[in-house]
Amino acid sequence: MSDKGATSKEGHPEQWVEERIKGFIAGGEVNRLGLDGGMIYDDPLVGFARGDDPIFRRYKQVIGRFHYTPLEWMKLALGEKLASGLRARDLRVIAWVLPITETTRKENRLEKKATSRRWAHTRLYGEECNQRLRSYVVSMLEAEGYLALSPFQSRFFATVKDSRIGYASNWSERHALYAAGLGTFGLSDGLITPKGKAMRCGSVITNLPLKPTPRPYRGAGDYCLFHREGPCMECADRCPVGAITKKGHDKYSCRSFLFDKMATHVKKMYDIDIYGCGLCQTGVPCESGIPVQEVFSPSSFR
Ligand code: B12
Ligand code: SF4
Ligand code: SF4
Repeated sequence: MSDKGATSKEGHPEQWVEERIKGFIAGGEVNRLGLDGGMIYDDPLVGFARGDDPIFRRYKQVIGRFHYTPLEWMKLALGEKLASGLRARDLRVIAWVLPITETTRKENRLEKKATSRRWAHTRLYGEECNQRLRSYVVSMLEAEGYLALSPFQSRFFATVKDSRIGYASNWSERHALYAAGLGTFGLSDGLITPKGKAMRCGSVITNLPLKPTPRPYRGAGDYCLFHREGPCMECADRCPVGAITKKGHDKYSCRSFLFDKMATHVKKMYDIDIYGCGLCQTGVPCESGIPVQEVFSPSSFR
């Protein structure tokens, strides 16, 4: 990839990282669907969090003690000896949102019972693109002499079935995005970002000094209409297995639908080996942006 136009990492490291991530997605052949050559993702959003942000310690309560802080990840990856001088305050988390294109969202929006072809292809090839982006960000930082690690690609990454929180991992990328000012959680569990909930995301830990992105929210559910004002629940209406209720998201019925039903459906209909669904992420007010309450809708005047 060309360095042309890249902002100096010494003077403006935030812009340098952002431009590189955006350039990778805009120019990369890897961001194309084999189906028709269409783009998988639109222009990404990028944010940064400090390694010593107290939110990462709070995740030990919110998620579980098994969820590692950025410093714990670096110590695991480098070994206690190599990481002995490293402090949490030296670390940063780089996080990005990869918004799914309108063409794919529109196709999935029309579905009521199962995932669409483009959504399934996005789950498979879009995650391949996301993996390549994680590797790209790590190698571009290492090439400049910085430490860099993608927890999701680490051999220490694991998903657990926790008795309290259900399925979870020891590095939740959505929580990395929340810390980096990129979005808040919806009733469906999906992270709602300024570019909506129909997205995939990624994150890398580094010691490149980057200014943290402000979090323009106070609570974990601020962008969700249900959490904010009470009504909505359109994601619940979209879920073919009733996995979303006023109490939130039932990961067990969601997961068994994805793994048992959708994996078979996708293989039979689209001939690829992947599961997918995302019906709760399309055809909803938070699909492509932060939803606004329509205060002046006709019903308010009755
Ligand atoms: C395990 C997993 C699953 C499991 C469990 C999902 C879950 N809710 O955790 C299953 C198999 C069900 C699943 C399904 C899907 N997944 Co999935 N999955 C993951 C994975 C690997 C780990 C998730 C994790 O660690 N969760 C941790 C738990 C604790 O999170 P949680 O329960 O949602 O968190 C709640 C609490 O923390 C709570 N909370 C309570 N108090 C507080 C206080 C504070 C301060 C905060 C911040 C939060 C908070 O808020 C959250 C929401 O309720 C991630 C990749 C990754 N490494 O992050 C992808 C990931 C979450 N999946 C993703 C996607 C796209 C999907 C599917 C749409 C499948 C598809 N592609 O078609 C569905 C959607 C399900 C849904 N409604 O969200 C995306 C999310 C995109 C988005 N917009 O949110 C991710 C991030 C993958 C990626 N890299 O893009 N997934
Ligand atoms: S559809 Fe409505 S209730 Fe569901 S996450 Fe989006 S804003 Fe919240
Ligand atoms: S991904 Fe599908 S099954 Fe899971 S909660 Fe969303 S709509 Fe329901």
